[in-house]
Amino acid sequence: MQLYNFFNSSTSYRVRIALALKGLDYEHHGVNLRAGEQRSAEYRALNPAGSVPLLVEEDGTALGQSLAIIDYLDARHPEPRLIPEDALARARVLEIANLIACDIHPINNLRVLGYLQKVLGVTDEQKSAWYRHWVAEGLGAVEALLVRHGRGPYCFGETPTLADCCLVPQVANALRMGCELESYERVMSVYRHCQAQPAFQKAAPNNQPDYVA
Ligand SMILES: N[C@@H](CCC(=O)N[C@@H](CS)C(=O)NCC(=O)O)C(=O)O
Repeated sequence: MQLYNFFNSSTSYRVRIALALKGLDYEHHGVNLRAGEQRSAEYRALNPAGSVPLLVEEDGTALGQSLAIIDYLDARHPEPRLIPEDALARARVLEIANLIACDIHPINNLRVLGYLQKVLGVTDEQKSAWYRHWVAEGLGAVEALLVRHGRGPYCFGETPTLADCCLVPQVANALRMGCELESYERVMSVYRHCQAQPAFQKAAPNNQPDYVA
């Protein structure tokens, strides 16, 4: 298996966590988002979406979209399961994963922030305010849902799920952007617990071959 990804990309980080939790080896291909490599014709031939991550199987099968990739890995390599089988448990996990992947990440993505600055001419300060606003809206909802339905050291119990694969990279990204997150107590407690686990450490940005400080 090959994974096209970027050390600082939160969507790549989600998939790296899932691969590490399942103990699956892969070949790392760095796609430098800062240099715009995701937009090159060569990369778009592999992934028309021009984004990371992209998983490529031995037979050349290529799959984009982090949640689709994790769902695929979960079906092909079910141990440990990251998306529960029980209907409600599954829906709860997907509720958190989608909140992060659909409601927070897309509007704070690199190309969106770039459009705000380069096309609409917003200042650095306005761009940061936009980022912080959508993180606060989204993580506020994640916190409320975890207080209501979550339990255990992970989002939903004693073992990690897709919800944790999405939460950790989103929190890491927000901390890197200078957001104040301590008021999200349950979110931060899950984040800190995950950070202490070997699989999450292996997947962390600073442990990737393309990492640049
Ligand atoms: N919904 C996609 C989003 C993929 C995505 O946009 N990834 C970001 C990095 S976190 C990216 O490649 N951005 C490139 C850009 O905005 O130009 C997923 O979950 O995989």
